This record gives sequence, C-alpha cells and structure tokens, in this order.
Amino acid sequence: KTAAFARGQIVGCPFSGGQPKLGVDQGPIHLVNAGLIDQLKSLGWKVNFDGHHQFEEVNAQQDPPIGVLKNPRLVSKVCKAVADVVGSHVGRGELPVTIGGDHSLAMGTISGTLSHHPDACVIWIDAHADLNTVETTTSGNIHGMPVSFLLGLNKTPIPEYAWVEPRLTPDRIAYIGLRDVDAGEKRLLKENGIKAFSMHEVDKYGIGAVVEKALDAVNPKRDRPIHLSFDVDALDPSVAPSTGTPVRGGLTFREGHYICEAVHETGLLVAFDIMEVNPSLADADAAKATVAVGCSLVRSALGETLL
Ligand code: EXY
Ligand code: MN
Ligand code: MN
Ligand code: MN
Repeated sequence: KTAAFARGQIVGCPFSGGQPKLGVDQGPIHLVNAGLIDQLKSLGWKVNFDGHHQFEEVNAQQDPPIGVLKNPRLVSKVCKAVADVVGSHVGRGELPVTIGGDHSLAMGTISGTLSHHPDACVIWIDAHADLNTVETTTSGNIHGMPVSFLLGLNKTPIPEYAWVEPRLTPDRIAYIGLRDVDAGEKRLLKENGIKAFSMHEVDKYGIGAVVEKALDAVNPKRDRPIHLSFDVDALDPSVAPSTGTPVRGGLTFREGHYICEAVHETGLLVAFDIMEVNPSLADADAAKATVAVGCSLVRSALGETLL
C-alpha cells in the first residue's frame, strides 16, 4: 500500500466530558485550523473531513455521578458514537485520525478499531496509564480510565458501559512515556503483566530500543494491526505545555516523533489518536506550539520523513 492511494479520515472530537477542565474540546478545531488536513494531503494521502462531530449533550442534571464516575452517561454516549464512526472507517480501509478532546475518547476509538480487527494491538503513549477501574479511581475522571474498560478489568458492572466489548487483552497493549501512575494502576499493571515503558526505561535503553521492545511485546510476529493512541501529555511540558495534566520529565520532541515514525515504518498502523491538546491552557505562544507539535506527530505517524 503506497501513501498515494491511502485514504485517511479526520475524526474531529470536540469533547471534554472525561475530565473537568474547559477548553480541551477546542483542541480539534485548532489542529484543523492550523492546516492539518492540507499537511496530510501534501504527504500523498486522500484526506476526508466532514466537519467536527457534534455530540448531543446530555443535560448535566440528568447525568449525576455513578459511584464516583463523573459525566458517566455523556462519556459513554459520546464514546459509543466515536466507536461506530471509527469502526466504519476502519472497515472501509480508511485510516481514522481521531483528534481530541480528552483521552476518554480512546474507549471509543479503540473499540471501533477492535470491532474490525479483533486481533489489533495498542501502543499507548502517555504520562499516565489511564487504567483506573471503577474500584480504583479516586478522581472519577473517566479520561483516567478508558483502558480498564477496553480490558474488561472493572468488577462492578455499569449498565451504561455494557456496550464496551472487552476485546483487548493485556498482552496486546504496551505503554511508553509513563511517569504519573496511581498506586492502584501500578497494581493492575503488575497483576495483568502489561508491558509498560516508563520514562525510566526511555532513559535507560533509548527510545529506539524501547519502541522495538514494545512492538516485540504486543506484536511479536509483526502481523497484528496497530492502533496508536498518543496523549500529548506524554511529551515534556516544555514541548507540549497546553494540556490538562502536564507532568515534568517527559518525552522530548524527537522521542515523540520517533515513536510515530517507527510505528509508521511497520506498515501496520490502522488507526491513530492525538488527544488532550487544550489550547486554552498556558499562553498563546505555548498553545500554538502545542497545536503545532500535535500536527507534526500526526504527520510522522502518516509517513512524513526527515529526508
Ligand atoms: N490517574 C489520574 C486519574 O485517574 O484521575 C490522572 C489521569 C490523567 C489522565 C490523562 C489523560 O491522560
Ligand atoms: Mn464522519
Ligand atoms: Mn491519556
Ligand atoms: Mn495523560
């Protein structure tokens, strides 16, 4: 498959219901306004974009917490819609690029990918594990939880989330960039034997070896489709300051792009997410830099090379 014939679909998701800070819903609008679509066309992709998705809001008064989970019905409904959209694009052989919005959306995007490629694996780039369950979350913010639903780790069934089929298995997800993992999440990572490369491993082995190790873990024969879910807060806050939960000591600009380039080189990428760009946090220059790095990560994942 050459890029000249490849079709990409921009799935703009202006959504912030998985966390409390305003503005992350403006991320996709800024990425598109910064020229993302023409940039991808310049790489040889046929890119379709039919406007940002408009998610019908559930009235906040009709969406009281379920246990500690905040905006539970809204997040569920939006993620279900995103799963259907992403699934239909993957099914048509188009590469969906979902631009968020907060990372709860990945419950939808990955469900969509797995609906057509049940054997797909996930590379999750983040400062956080986003692995909390209904039992372990202390914040109740669902952007800290999507992976637990995808893996079926929640012991307390929530009818609103019954649509999420736990098609992912612990041997088919690997993390890179972690440095702010809750105690309960650390336990879940260990109990389930999930491969996680924190910033410690990035420092120790270098990003090249870490990506190779991550791919060897989730895709030993290099025959599984790959869903790459990239939270910009994986990058160091000096590189991507405009995000809701920045944590210092993150990936450099090049380390972030290297991951995208290396996954592109496998030829196995079937879906990409870029999440948690919040242009309303930090000043205008910082927001501009964060949006620009979001665009360039997408370009790298879709085949932009340095030479
Ligand atoms: N672990 C914390 C929580 O569950 O609330 C923080 C999660 C931040 C999640 C950001 C999107 O990656
Ligand atoms: Mn569409
Ligand atoms: Mn995240
Ligand atoms: Mn994060």
